[in-house]
Amino acid sequence: MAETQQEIVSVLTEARVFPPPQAFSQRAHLKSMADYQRLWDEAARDPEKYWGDRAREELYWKEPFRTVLDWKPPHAKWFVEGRTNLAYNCLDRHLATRRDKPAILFEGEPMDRRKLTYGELAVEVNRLANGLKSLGVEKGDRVGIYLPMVPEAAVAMLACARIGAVHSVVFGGFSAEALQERMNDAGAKVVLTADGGWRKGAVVPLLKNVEAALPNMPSVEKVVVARRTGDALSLSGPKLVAWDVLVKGQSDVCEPEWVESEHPLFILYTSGSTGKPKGVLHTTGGYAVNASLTTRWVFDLREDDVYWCTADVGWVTGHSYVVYGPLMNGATTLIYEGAPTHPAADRFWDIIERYKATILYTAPTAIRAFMRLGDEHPRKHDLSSLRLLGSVGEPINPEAWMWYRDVIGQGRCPVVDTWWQTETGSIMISPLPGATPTKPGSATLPLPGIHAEILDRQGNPVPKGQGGLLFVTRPWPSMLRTVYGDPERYVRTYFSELPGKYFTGDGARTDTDGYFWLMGRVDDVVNVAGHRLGTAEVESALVAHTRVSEAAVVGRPDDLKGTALVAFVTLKQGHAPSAELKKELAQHVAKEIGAIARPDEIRFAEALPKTRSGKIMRRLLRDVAAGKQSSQDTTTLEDLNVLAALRQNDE
Ligand code: 7RM
Repeated sequence: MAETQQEIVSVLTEARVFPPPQAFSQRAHLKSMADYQRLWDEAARDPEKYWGDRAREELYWKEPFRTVLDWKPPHAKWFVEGRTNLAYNCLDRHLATRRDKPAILFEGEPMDRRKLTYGELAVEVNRLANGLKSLGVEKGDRVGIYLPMVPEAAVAMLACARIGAVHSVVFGGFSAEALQERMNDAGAKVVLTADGGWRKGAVVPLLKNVEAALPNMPSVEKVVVARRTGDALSLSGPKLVAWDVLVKGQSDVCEPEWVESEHPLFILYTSGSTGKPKGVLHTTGGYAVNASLTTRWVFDLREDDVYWCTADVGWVTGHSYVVYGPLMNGATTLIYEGAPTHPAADRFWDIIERYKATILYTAPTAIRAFMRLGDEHPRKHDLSSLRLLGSVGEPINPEAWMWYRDVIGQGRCPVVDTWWQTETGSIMISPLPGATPTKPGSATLPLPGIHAEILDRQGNPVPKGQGGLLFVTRPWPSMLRTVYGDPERYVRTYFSELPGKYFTGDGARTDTDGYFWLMGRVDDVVNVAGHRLGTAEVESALVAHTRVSEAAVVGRPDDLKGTALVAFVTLKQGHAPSAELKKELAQHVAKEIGAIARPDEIRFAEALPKTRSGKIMRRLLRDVAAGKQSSQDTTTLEDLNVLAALRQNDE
């Protein structure tokens, strides 16, 4: 790890407090801090009773569980011997009362629309589930999903869950190479994709990417292709099947596979501090309980809500808060395919007005971008349907929080800043909107049953107001179970700082009210425009280029993206820096990983600053990238001239 907690210096002071609006609290599931405190105490006193009760309330269990928690640190099993099915909980369970209620409202970027009721969604899911079975997909098999934000993405996930197959969604913005790496790691048998998706008026060539990767994905037997952007599909080769052909004639009925609670539900790749992304594995029962409960509590979900989470299903937020959480609650979830500002700066506000959305859950980077575009765009629209606003993905700066509250929420809507991770599966630290007074920039308090603590490296509590490392000190149902195919890495990454305590990789502090203020990552993971990236991934993409000898990538604070990527590159002998080469390298990274990883700035260096033991001094580079005089002790620098040269390179 890169830093010690002494280096986590908090600079934020924020004194504003906003109590929940009274009218909101009166109708809320949780109405007061007394409600919160009661639940928190209950959970702390007897966690197994608390989680057992929640699990029985949230889910239909075909077979009841006998043991709530089997905890052999750092390995947890939840709701042992229980059997359930997540597609059943998202669909069948609602059919008696919500058959004709919209489950999914979809709007494509080109303005096409679809509505799927719970009854219709169940049919689509069952047909695809049967179709997958006909391709030989069995319980436990891995299925890749590489789709745009269209209803088929949710159908695909649910069809996998229905038959006990393990889905691994790859963000549609990732490249063929990134897809290939993930599919090979997971050993996917089938990939579900589309001919393309719409983004900023252009087609994202998903099928082309799959076809490019296919010769190098030996485990993939079939590719199922949905039609989205073209009139007819042209399918090359015997491995490709059209989605509509596959599901045509399949039965509407598919008996759910009643899986054990600990049966794997999905693998989702996420960046860590090495070049290889980690396959975070989530299982069924525990994940479902927390996803369902937090969706209802944090968004204070009500029957008539039109709920819009803008995340892509390629990220965990799309899993828990576009698909599983809302559908388990029988809610109406809105899915929008395209870019936030296409064809114009007011697309989001236009959508909210037309669908009368009541809840909006989005990322600070989007909020900052809208803020910069100007108030006139939201002001053109009737946003009075909104009653709650959420934020996720990175720390939200108080200015953006205030703008969100005042301009989008018109001062009427509580703002919930929700802290969580791919690994936690569901929201961990967040206001409960009818109960918790909020402070701009703070995720406030851990949810009942969540034991978040700020500790130093020795495990000592850090005094209030002082920065430290954020740990979760007790297991919770939706925690990741392992890193797929690399159980050692699970232990090393998350449980080796302090044995038995989950290390989040984030720095944080608490204030005198015990509120949590997240301060960003303390490892080499950066958050670029709300997307989590490992700097090492970008580095390994750069050094894969024939002319690059060595690369170090660091984050630099950026008003819009939160963090921008700066790459320091040394070239191999005989190659000279040039503007063209910069362009070529940026393009190369986009091809290797995806456009989101394209460095914002590339600086050529004669050498990189290193310690005597040969470690690149990233903190120093971060200071250089940010244009700061370094506070870092440079006595271990291999060559002080290197630093001087890097600074000169500033122009
Ligand atoms: C849900 C998600 C996780 C990392 C996490 C943090 C950062 C997320 C917040 C936040 C401050 C927040 N999963 N993060 N939410 N930081 N306040 N409300 O984003 O796995 O992709 O990223 O994102 O650093 O460790 S993720």
